[in-house]
Amino acid sequence: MDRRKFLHTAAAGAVTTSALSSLLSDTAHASTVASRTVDVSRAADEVLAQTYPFSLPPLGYDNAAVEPAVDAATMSIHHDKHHAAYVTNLNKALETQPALQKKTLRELLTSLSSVPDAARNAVRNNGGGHANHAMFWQVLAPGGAKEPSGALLAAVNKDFGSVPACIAALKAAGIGQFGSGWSWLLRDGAGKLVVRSTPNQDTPLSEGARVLLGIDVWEHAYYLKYQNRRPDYLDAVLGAINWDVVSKAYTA
Ligand code: MN3
Repeated sequence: MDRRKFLHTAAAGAVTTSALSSLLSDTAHASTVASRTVDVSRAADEVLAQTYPFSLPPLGYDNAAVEPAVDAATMSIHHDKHHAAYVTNLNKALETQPALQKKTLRELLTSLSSVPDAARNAVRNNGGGHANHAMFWQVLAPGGAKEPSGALLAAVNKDFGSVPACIAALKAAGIGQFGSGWSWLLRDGAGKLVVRSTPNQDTPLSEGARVLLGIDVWEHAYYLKYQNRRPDYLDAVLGAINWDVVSKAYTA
């Protein structure tokens, strides 16, 4: 199957994860793509529980499932190439660090200061990249409510005043992040909902916050479809969020 045919077939939802792995076998990451299915609403926690050697879980849904907000080509490249590269490079960084190999990704990211200098930046960037992308795929899972409900809605109203105000804060944080980074909805140590951005692949986990929702604002997340129009991308993605999945993270 050539790449064009593959992308067409993938868009039709007829490609299995193992077919994906074999098609992409020209790249080093193929062996890190697991063939099992995942409960996408738990993808981020599952990745945080991984230890060396880390692996890339399947996306858990079709590359075209979040269209038109995220086009299938961007989804495919973003998950199968960019996310895969973070996993490959995290494994490389830990190859010569037997003590770190026993730690979960959550342990590594919440105690970066205890990671030896030789590996710290690589763990921060690639471990952060692995965790952050797992969260992004999780909140983009197709279906679910398109607005917060229940306990999360009450918390949003209490801490932001309204749902539109919370959405506006997430958009503003994404636009305001200079260069590459992330816009986050977090539950802080006191239980309060907060929105903020981080640069690069820095994760708020490293500061003790619970991550409920993360939006990738690196150009690789949107450039094919939106070029320089990051605000349009943010509008589209914020409209595609699965708030049932976010609620589950909030009440967990
Ligand atoms: Mn990305």
